[in-house]
Parts: sequence; structure tokens; C-alpha cells
Amino acid sequence: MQPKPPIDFEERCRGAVLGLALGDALGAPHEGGPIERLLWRWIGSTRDGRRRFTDDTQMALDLADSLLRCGKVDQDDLAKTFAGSYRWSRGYGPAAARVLKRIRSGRDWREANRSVHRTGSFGNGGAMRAPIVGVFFHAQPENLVTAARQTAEVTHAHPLAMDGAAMIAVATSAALAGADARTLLDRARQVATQPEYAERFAIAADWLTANAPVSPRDVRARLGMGITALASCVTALYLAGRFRDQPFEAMLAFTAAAGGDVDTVSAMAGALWGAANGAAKLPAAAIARLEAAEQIDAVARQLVAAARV
Ligand code: AR6
Ligand code: MG
Repeated sequence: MQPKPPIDFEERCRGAVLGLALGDALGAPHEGGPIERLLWRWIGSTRDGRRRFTDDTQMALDLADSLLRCGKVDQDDLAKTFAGSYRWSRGYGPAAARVLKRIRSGRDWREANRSVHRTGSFGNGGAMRAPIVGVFFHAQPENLVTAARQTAEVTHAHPLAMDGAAMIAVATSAALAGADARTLLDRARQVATQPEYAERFAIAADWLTANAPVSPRDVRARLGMGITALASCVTALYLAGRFRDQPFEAMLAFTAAAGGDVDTVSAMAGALWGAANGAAKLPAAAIARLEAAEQIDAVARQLVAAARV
């Protein structure tokens, strides 16, 4: 067999950012129950017929924007940036929506982020944007985990949510460096502080090692397809590993068949898959139909330039 040509760093970073947005936009029509799916049929396309992205990509773009402007994690700037972009039609989580509206009306994020749930949100909203941290801080491994936690904390202060962000950020960074599926999972496992994650990591590791033909239903039952970080982050890590050498579309079809929070699991898995395989391997026709694909790609290129500093 011919050895595979190495994938260039920029190509992988663009793959991570575009993979996130594509997973989000292609997963969105399959998310949630019948009401959410019906609503997305109404608002899921732009006027020029492209597939709209949801809050996952919006927050990822906001995070990139803030990091590029500030050159570091500035939580005050981040809170302002997230809140300024909030639109109900992007499908934000209910608690996240309330937190962002409160920040926009002038409340300090340090208080707003614990004003809906006292312990802070344990939704997957902090993790879904964390691939951006993995790209931006790729050359600063000593700062990566703290940075990921800080970017989550602004809206998702619960330790499970901050763990999810750290896990997805280090896994993205590992994928950019060409790590294999088990290494990616192990890196993520090492940064999880909450014991609740342990069982899911063990299951995912067993399945990846055995190359087990697990069904979408079993993935949902054992790893989760939920809106919490706990019920989605290990799932994304597992799927990105399992489908690493298969087409992006095959991974997305599997995620859609599993149901639940399809767009966010697909966004996280899509970013990891893109970081491993590079942007050129993403389906070109789908990128051409993605809302703001050109701007998203431009942001990815700016992140690459910043990450190399
Ligand atoms: N206690 C009880 N329930 C909670 C808690 C808590 N501490 N934290 C979260 N929940 P949210 P997200 C429940 O709203 O994480 C969108 O489609 C609560 O029901 O912060 O930003 C995104 O794209 C809360 O509403 O949202 C994601 O796919 C829910 O978890 C998804 O929603 C989600 O937390 C989650 O986004
Ligand atoms: Mg979502």
C-alpha cells in the first residue's frame, strides 16, 4: 500500500473549523423531536438556498473573533461577543439563551452564568465551540486546558461542562498533530476531572479497541446523544475515532440515525474528523452549500496564522 501523503497543518486547521460548521449545519435538520425538526424546515435555509448553521458555529465564530482580537482568552470580551451575536433563530439552549440575554442587558457574566442554574450550566455549549481553542492554542499546550475551561466558564460554569470543553480542545489539538483514535480519547480522558465521565471513556475505549460494530441505538444508550456535556462529548470522541478512515458523510449518517442532539455531536465529531483528515477531504458540494462557508474558511486561516506565532 502507498503511504498516505502527510496533511499540512493549515489543511487540518481548516478541516477542524469547516468540519465543525458542516457537522452543525448538516446535523441540524435531524436534531431533537418533531417540533424542532419542523421548525428547522422553515428556518434552516438562507435566502440563497444555503444550509444555515446553528448556535454551535455562531459561538465558535464568536470565540475565534474574540481570541483573534485579544490574542488571548479575555472572558469579559468573550461574554460581550457571545451576547452580541445571540439570535433566537440559531437554536441556543434554553439556559444559554437566558444567560446571554442577561449579559446583553448589562449583567456581569460572573453572576449571569450562575443565574439560571446555581451550579452553572452542564450543557454541551462550552464543548461545542472548544475545537477553536484546540486550534488557537495548538502551539501552547501548557495553556490549552486552562484556556478551554475559561472559554466555557463564561456561559457554562459547571465542572462537567468545563471538562467537556477541555476534553474536546485537547482532542482537537491531538488530532491536528496526527494522533490516532485511541490517543485522542486518552488525551481527553486525562483532562476530565469529574468521575462521571469514567464509565463512558471505558466503554468508548473498549469499542474502539475491538473495532466493534456498535449500532447507533447502542451508542445513544451507552455514550449518549444528549444536550449535556456528559451525554455528548465522549460520543463525539468515539465517533470521530471510529469514522476517522471513512467518509465524513458516513459519520454524519450514523449520528443522524442515533438521533438526539445530532447537530452538536456532529459539530464536535466533525471538527475532530476534519482536524484528522484535513479540509480537502470534507464533501466539497456540502461546503459549497454551507452558509457563510467563505467567511468560516477565512476565520480558519486567520486562526492558523495566529496559532503558529
Ligand atoms: N441543572 C439542571 N439542568 C441543567 C443544568 C443544571 N446545572 N445545566 C444545564 N441543564 P444550556 P447549551 C439542562 O441551555 O449547553 C442547543 O441546541 C437545562 O435543561 O446551557 O448551550 C445547543 O446547540 C438546559 O437548558 O444549552 C446544544 O446542542 C440544558 O441542560 C444544546 O442546545 C442545556 O444547557 C445545549 O446547548
Ligand atoms: Mg446544537
